[in-house]
Amino acid sequence: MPGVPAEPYEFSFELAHTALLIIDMQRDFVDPGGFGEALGNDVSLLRKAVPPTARVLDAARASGLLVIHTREGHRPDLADLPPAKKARGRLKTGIGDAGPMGRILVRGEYGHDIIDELRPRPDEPVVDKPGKGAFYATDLEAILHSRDIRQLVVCGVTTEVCVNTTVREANDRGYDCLVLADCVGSYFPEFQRVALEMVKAQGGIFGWVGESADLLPVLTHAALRERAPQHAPT
Ligand code: C5J
Repeated sequence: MPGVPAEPYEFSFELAHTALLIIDMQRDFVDPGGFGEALGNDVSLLRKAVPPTARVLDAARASGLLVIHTREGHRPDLADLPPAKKARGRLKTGIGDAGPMGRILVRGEYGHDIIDELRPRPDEPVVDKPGKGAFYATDLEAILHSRDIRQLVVCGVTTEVCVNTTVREANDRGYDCLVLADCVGSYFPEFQRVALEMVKAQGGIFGWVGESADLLPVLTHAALRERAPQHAPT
């Protein structure tokens, strides 16, 4: 089994049973001029994760890994938006309202969609989720089950909210998660640090934390090995 240097120890994975999960790389969170920036956040802290995630995405595609993208958002009629979520933050302009890139976190709107650099291919499932966790009220578990996926390489935003919630949900369902520290981002540097600490604490209580530069060569090598003709023992 290929292994990636990680904390708290090496992350071993099987290519055929591993998926890349890219969480909520949506314009409204990541792009300048979106909802995240309108709230006063420095989106450059999230944008840092885009180039390494694009490299991991390329390598995953070349290696034949299942790639799954998620988007946080709601039905245009907001029927799946809990009143508590709508009210939270007492924002003047919040979920469902007209924002700088269309209605905020509403499916079908420009700001809700995934950034151009990481645009999903037609054969890559996009999971629309109404909550922070990607398993809540979605078909993610059915997709993983039907492809016999047991391990997840996780990228996306934000580290302490949707990434952390999803990794915890995945962990409880029996998935091993490798979170790539340079491929996840937070508007708050302290939260980025602590959220990654939490994943790998206590012997990897929620999973593993690694770096894309350590995963990339392992992924490429594993894919080459799998494709190499097998010689029967003489
Ligand atoms: C995500 C959020 N994707 N911070 N959402 O983390 O509200």
